[in-house]
Amino acid sequence: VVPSLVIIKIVDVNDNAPEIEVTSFSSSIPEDSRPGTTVALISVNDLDSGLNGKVICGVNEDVPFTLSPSLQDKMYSLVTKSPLDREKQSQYELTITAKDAGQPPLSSEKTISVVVSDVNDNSPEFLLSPYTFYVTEGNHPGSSVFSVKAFDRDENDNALISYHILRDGREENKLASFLNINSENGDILALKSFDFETLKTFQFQVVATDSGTPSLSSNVTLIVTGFRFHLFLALSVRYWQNRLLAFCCLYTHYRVFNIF
Ligand SMILES: [Ca+2]
Ligand SMILES: [Ca+2]
Ligand SMILES: [Ca+2]
Ligand SMILES: [Ca+2]
Repeated sequence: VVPSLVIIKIVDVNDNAPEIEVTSFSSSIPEDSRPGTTVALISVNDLDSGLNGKVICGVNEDVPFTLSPSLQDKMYSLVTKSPLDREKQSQYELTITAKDAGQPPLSSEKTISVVVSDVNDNSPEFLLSPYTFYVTEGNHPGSSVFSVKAFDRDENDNALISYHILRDGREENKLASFLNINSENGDILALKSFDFETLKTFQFQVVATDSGTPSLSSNVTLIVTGFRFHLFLALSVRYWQNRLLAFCCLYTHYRVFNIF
């Protein structure tokens, strides 16, 4: 009896879904990363053969990230495809999907979370520019006379603001020599009483600087107009007189035309 050789060919069926593995992953990426920066390396594996094991990978469309095939087979790099801005969006949920070409196809997905870390890319911004203040004589020396405020869209030290008065020796800034600023809150203190005998208006500049590395700063102009106290009263009286006069005119006008 001649032994017969029986060859049994087992036909593959698509009974394995692709497996996604995140092999190297930085969960945080600086907002100034150039497009094309690698965030993670992804490997996909499918135990089936032929089309049943041929895998197509992708990531959701609504994110500034894309998968680019790497030199190694079945490996992909997850890279940024456009500039990031932490001040617009500071975190992304990325869904990586892998689908084989079997009939019917099988697929799997994996979600990873990427945090966009802050870079000092915003200067402090003052709430007003310029600031206009009206003051009267008779302020108490050392007390706060007015205040400025700036905000910064970055976070932590990149948004931590300190204030100082610009003292560059220019004539118009010299007039602010008796003013001091609280570097933390922007309150401006007068070290002596205002004297508007001769001077009615002066201006100076305040600088807001953040604590980033390197730091960014912005300037604002403060225009201060002073009144002697009796002049202030006189102007107020004139203001209310004008208001009363305007009201009377309007009232007469209505009476003449029988509106009431
Ligand atoms: Ca498969
Ligand atoms: Ca930004
Ligand atoms: Ca920033
Ligand atoms: Ca900043």
